[in-house]
Amino acid sequence: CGSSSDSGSGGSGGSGDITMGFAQVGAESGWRTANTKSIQASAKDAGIKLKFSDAQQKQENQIKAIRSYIQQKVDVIAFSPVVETGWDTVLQEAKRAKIPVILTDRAVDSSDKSLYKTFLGSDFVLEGNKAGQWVVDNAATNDVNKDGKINVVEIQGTTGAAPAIDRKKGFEDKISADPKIKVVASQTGDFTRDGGKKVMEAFLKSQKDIDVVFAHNDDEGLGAIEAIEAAGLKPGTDIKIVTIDAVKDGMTALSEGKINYIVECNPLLGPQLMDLAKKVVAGEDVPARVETKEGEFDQEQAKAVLADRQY
Ligand code: GZL
Ligand code: ZN
Repeated sequence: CGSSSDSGSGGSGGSGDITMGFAQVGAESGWRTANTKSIQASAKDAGIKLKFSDAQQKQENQIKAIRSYIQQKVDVIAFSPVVETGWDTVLQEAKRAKIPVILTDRAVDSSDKSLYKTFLGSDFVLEGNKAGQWVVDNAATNDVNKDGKINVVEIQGTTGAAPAIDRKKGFEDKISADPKIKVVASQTGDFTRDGGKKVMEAFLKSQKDIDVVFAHNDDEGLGAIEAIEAAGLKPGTDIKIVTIDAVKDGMTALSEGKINYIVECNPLLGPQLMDLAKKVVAGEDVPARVETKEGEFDQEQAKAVLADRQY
């Protein structure tokens, strides 16, 4: 089951000292590691006692962690739901226990908006739009073998996860503008490097003409690079690659020309999360939706910013 660690003593807050229970997805990617670091560092800076659990990408472990936080009567619960569905029961338990819940990073499909106070995270459809728009804008150079078709293979994120569902939708919305661009194969790589490598190996066997890889995160893209190089092809040249996250390893590959474009997904949610937690515990109103700001990078831009990247 997931590991859990306590920083500082337990017990619910008296004046000022707040205890937060955070149920993290796992440690599946560079993005997740940066996200965890931001949450842990920000809790310390904010004087918030953090109980933290890693669910190893299993929903039942996240639900167990949330139930344990309810038992421990924490002041506030925050989590990033690994998948969109299946949360209503445990969120109703938190509501009955009068413990406010903050959603971070990924969303849930609950129609009952009273089950959480706010959702802090990116607009994943917009991220998919940006990736799709890049394929459309660079159609000429993306048709590597000049056959008038741009065949895209898609390495999806975790099945059922909001970022996977929404990035796919956003991407398809944009590429529909150009009938030459087609997603000829699409499979989940579970947001991991190993998953991306295995899926790309399969695509290289089953698809005769791949022009572009759309990977839902950098880690899958980095796995795809390994498979492409093992097949004797040059990633970024023989097959173009567009990914989402913009973590250090992804931006390094982008600056080396092995990836062609990266849409940023900002993992540094810690500071905003702790501000929201203080307001929620104090009973103050908070916006239902807090969207993170994030950009996009081509190879030149990656070279310019690589040294200063925080994650
Ligand atoms: C997106 C986040 C995704 C990242 C992946 O906000 O949920 O999960 O894009 C991570 O790298 O695994
Ligand atoms: Zn082609």
